Amino acid sequence: MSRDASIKAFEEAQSLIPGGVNSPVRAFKSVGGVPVFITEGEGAYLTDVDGNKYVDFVQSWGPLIFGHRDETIEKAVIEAVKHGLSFGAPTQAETDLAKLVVGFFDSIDKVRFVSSGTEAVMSAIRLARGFTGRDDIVKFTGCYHGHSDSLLVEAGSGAATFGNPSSPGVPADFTKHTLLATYNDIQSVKKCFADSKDIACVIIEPIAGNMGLVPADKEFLHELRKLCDENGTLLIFDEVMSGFRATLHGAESITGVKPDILTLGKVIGGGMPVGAFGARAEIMAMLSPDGPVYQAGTLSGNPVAMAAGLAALTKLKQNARVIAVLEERAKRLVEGMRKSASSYGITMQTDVRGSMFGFFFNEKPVKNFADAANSDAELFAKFHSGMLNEGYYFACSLYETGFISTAVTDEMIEDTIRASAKVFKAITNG
Ligand code: KE4
Repeated sequence: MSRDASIKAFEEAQSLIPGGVNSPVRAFKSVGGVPVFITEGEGAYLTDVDGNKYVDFVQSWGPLIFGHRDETIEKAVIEAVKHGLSFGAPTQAETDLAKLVVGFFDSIDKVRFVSSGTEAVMSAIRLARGFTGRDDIVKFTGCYHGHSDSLLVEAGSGAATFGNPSSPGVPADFTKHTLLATYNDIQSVKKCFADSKDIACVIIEPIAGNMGLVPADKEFLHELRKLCDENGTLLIFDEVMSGFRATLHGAESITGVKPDILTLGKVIGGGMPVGAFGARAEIMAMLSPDGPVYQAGTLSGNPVAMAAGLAALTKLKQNARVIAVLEERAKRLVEGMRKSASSYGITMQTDVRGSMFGFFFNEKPVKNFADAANSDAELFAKFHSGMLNEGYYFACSLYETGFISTAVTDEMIEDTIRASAKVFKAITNG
């Protein structure tokens, strides 16, 4: 498989854009080789500048649950564009999408749209601090909540990939209010509450996807909820990635634990830039212009992005079984790859939540970031490159999650499993 055109494109990009990419994890740094430059997506496939086609298991890091160029979403965007790109004024589309989003979750009465997950989480943290009058926050090592200063502490995703989970450029004064706990370890959270009586919120990915896929234990979340209630602290579920990917009604619908604030992104924009944060009315009443907590955005609620989000979520609402169908396919994929690996003496830990799947080359189950970091990164890199050469596009970091879209057929799943056996054979000279 030639990638000469990608190599050339990457060289030029690097002369003008730091690392040649506009988001670090895309640089393929942890898996080696050159990132493939994409010319188009169609259904389950990506095509690169060399004309190579790949089955896409990244789907723009989650948004494209219906695959590339979904007809319904594309039609809605084209129709919206005919009426203008942006007004900086309220539109009915924003209200319509807000109604749809709120309707999916018991935990929220109101929602505010922004243009990225980072903005959603940054705003949610400020809202929690404003509502409680407290300054400290608790996050979990390995969880990634976007790149706002307070949260770039032991973060996952690209930050973990590059080994700078606590980024330079963030003043200690900013992060001194950020306390760290260990995922799935309630004692570590209790220690935070012993160390600080000023905790505004605990933020967690209830289904973590940024240290690889590591769902929180149900009982852990229940204990977390209890601790927050005992201390007057707000619980924030960051479901920017897992929202509408693991389930249509949030982690709350499968764990029975309701957050005070919920953040969303990715799928709710259908591939266009949309983030959102929501909460019960008394918390959202603190938000400007109703309340004193300021938050704003030029392109927040952009009508074209709203049209894409409305099309995507309406389609999900009309096809409620879609997550269950995608979960079956995801389970078949990871079980098939696990068996392929095992036949070549390789142990693969796998997990699935709805249309999200994860795997680690690790002898032990992965329950937190330290476990994830103990996985065989070298073997992951070889697997990623091998599968890429077979025409399968997996996330280019072991600290990411894979996704199944409705465009990925059963046949593609079987082909991927066969390709994985070929790759494991080559890796082990089996
Ligand atoms: P964005 O600002 O990238 O839209 O969202 C930040 C964010 C917040 N919360 C969670 C749980 C997230 O997963 C993300 C972003 N996810 C990464 C992928 N792991 C985005 C990919 C990238 O950084 O390029």
